[in-house]
Amino acid sequence: MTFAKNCAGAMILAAMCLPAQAQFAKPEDAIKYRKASFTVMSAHFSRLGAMANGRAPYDAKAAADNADVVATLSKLPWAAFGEGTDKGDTRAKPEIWKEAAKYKDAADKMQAEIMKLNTAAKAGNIDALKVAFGPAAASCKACHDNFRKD
Ligand code: ASC
Repeated sequence: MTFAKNCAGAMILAAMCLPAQAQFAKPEDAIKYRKASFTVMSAHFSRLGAMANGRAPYDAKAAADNADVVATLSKLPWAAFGEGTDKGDTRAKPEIWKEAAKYKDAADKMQAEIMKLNTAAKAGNIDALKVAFGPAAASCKACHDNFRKD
């Protein structure tokens, strides 16, 4: 089957075959989108952190719900780093595009840690959450240190 035929089957498949950039009308829309997804992810990740670090009472249901949101959000920003989105209202460093494979590894590592955190949050005990939270936070920080200005 040709690439074109693969894409022709269903709307959803066609959308997946489009370059990521085509999902956004303008580079600034992509920048807004990825920042918004990181912002919402951070809000829910922080609620897990508050429980893991004893700043908020442990609540198994809240932990599971917050971890689900984080897991979903962790998949979203990456498609919004397309061509032309390196300039504008962004703290993204040029290394994201210059060292794309390294950036992808860091993004994949973060998503893997977030999946472990989600599993841990479903275990229903604070100790599992504590064990998984640290490496997940470290995977956020690693990317900020290497790929985000300030
Ligand atoms: C957060 C948040 C991040 C990470 C990071 C961990 O709560 O918003 O970006 O944790 O600070 O070091």
